[in-house]
Amino acid sequence: MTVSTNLPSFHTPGVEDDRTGLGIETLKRAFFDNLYYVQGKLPNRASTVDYYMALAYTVRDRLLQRWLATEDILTRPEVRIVGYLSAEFLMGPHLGNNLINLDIYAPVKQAIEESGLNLQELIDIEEEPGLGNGGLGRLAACYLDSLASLQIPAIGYGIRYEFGIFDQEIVDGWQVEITDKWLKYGNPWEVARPEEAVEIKFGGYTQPYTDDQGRYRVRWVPGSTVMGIPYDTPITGYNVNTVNTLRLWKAEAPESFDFTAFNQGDYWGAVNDKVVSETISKVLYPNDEQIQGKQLRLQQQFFFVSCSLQDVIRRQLESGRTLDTLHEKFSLQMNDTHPSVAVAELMRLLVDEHMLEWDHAWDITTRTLAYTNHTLLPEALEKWSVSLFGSLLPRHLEIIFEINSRFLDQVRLRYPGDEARLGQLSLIDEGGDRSVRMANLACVGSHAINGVAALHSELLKKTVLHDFYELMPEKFCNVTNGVTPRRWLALSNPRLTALIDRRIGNGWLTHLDRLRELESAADDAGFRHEWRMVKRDIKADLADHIANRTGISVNPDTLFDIQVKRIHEYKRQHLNVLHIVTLYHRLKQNPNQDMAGRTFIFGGKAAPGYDMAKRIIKLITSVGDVVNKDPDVSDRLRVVFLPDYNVTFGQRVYPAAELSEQISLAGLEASGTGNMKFSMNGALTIGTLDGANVEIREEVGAENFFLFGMKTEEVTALRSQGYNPMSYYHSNETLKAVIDLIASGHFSHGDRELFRPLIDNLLYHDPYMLLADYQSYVDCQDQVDRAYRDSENWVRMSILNAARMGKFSSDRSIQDYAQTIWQADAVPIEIEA
Ligand code: GPK
Repeated sequence: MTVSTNLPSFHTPGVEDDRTGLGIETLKRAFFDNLYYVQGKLPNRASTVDYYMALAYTVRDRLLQRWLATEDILTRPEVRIVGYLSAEFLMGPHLGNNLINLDIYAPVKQAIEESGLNLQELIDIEEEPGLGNGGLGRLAACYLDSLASLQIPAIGYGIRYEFGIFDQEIVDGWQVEITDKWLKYGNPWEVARPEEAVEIKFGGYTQPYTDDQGRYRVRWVPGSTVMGIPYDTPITGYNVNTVNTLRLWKAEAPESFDFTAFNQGDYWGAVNDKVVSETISKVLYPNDEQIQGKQLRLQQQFFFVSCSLQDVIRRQLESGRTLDTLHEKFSLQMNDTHPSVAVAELMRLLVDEHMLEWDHAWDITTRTLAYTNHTLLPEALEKWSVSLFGSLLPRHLEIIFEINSRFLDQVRLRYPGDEARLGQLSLIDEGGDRSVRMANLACVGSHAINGVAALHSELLKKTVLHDFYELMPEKFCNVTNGVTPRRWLALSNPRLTALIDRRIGNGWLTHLDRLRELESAADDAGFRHEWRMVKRDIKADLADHIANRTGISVNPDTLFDIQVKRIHEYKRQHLNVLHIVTLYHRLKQNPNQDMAGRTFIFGGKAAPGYDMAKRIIKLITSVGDVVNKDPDVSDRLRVVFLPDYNVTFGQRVYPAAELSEQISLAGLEASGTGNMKFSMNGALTIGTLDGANVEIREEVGAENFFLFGMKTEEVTALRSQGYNPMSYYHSNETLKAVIDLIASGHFSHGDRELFRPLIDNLLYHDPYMLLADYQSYVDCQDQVDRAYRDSENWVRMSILNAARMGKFSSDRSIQDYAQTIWQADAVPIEIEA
């Protein structure tokens, strides 16, 4: 189905105007026009931010016609829409990405340069919207890019946090959190739509009543209400007319909030209500894969879910359809359990507000919703205490009880007398303080349940969702994650992109499998030389950046060994440190040791309340302080912790990497997506058989991947036989020396207490089994060292890695979702001139 729109474009065909024209002179005029009329500045008074804003508006003007055309086709009853419900969207800066997707990078660059300015400087000044923690939020952003690029009508629904993920500073080697004021200069990419605001209820009580047809009904009398105001951001597809919408909700007080209070003279109380309402969308919870169980978090979840579902229902009705066919027009994907209260809210809207029968509403709900699980970590499985849930959402608790009672009746029929199984499957955890299990709610209320990599999806079926899998195997599937090559290659690595273009032509950015055509180039010495030179240049750029940001000088001719991701014990950044200390120890013992120089680069944020993760950062910076200053080793070893790792910085780091550290304990990293970004940019991976590493290795070939560590089954076996980390410490001389060196205070000015919590945890518990994997890791790193010194072969492997990454384009992931879960098709849009 191709649809045409003939919306007025307010521009005369054949005549370049300031809002749409792409001629260099037109672009310049438009840019200065926006600077003057929107930003209110003359060039002689304008700051870099002013110029950035003027350029952002100039680019926005050039996508508006397509954006409105896409909005317009959503109203057609036959057009199916994907709604992606996510508490996080880690979008990264928009300007550069939109220049790429609109294919106007070159003319804009020329226009800006002819205006005496530097395009990169304007791109670099954008404050990135950090509305997510890490992998899960960034995945949502890559998926929006692919949905638009594949011309699938879609809306991303989330929260417009006023403060996103905190900015990280490193003070005396420790992480310090700074508020992220990303909206401080205004946001040129968003458009507020207050006319589409919705009302959200909280608290209060429920009341049964009989309707005029004598049917039993329930009415929810809320204790308070807030308004949800939508803010829309255009999501451009690559070289297509589709421009989808990211709709983020801001919480505000209802307009009438102040009347009673004002009349009673309670001005402060009235204004305070407004403040309280607005807290809901104030700040992103900065915990990754760790629940906090705070009331405000549940309020945030319900807030954006209810706003989004009301928006979906309005669109359904406005398209001329009834709610009976909601599932035919909409497919709603729940990004983890954060939006899973949608199951109960959609039931409430259909049954209580739109008067559908329960069974009918349940059929629509389960056909509309689908659930993606992103982790097996028990501490990330969301649960809400029944009392908290009931006080905030009394009607939803009743609905969940009703869903549960009907569900458990079916389970009893299927497994008579199996009380243990019933207890596992129940939506309510009856142990101790009773709680609502959000993953169970999501499973029961969805028609599809997927994990994010093949191994993860298998483990889900075997472990955390085993009972659900036995009961409803047909719901389970896998969709391996992917990343967008537009941002992670074209935008972040223009030099490599140009080199690839020269070799295989263009078109591969939307058909990433075509990178296979580079395989033959791996055997071409000339091409290898060019590849190496590109990498070398980018490493030099990163080295400059590191010197500017940290004062540490690093040698671009050393092996750039990089681990960037959230700091978490299961990701084992401290295993990487044990290797660094091993090399340090070796070099101190034998200064003439033959080895390639290495620069270890780390980046990542720790949850503010996660002491162990913060101490890992302090360990990295402390080891760095000693190593970088020691003349015996610092010609071959450097250790850098780069503060404030975010999307913007990722764009610098992936292209410069040669070795990608993906070293989680097998079975714990659901997928990983950084692993894909590294490989696409020609880094080799050292990794365990975990998450998508398994599939990356399959694609690039075992000979082009550095594998180490226990497999999932070995981890399980070792754990069940009783894991004793101390035995590894006592039987491995080097490991003992390395741990003793850290414990002795060598890296902490003699302080033996600083790292004791980390060391004791490793020696006495080691839940992530670093000590068991240590030797295998060090041996594998020695193999890396030898391989790196055969530089021709290294470059060959690097090219082959990039060439074989086609599978990990998020376009492939979205096609999988579209075919197996959403039944969504491309709707190419033709715009009449
Ligand atoms: C998983 F459960 C969660 C979470 O709360 N936050 C988060 O970033 C990540 N994730 C996984 O840890 C990664 O393995 C995975 O690639 C990513 O989600 C996207 O699926």
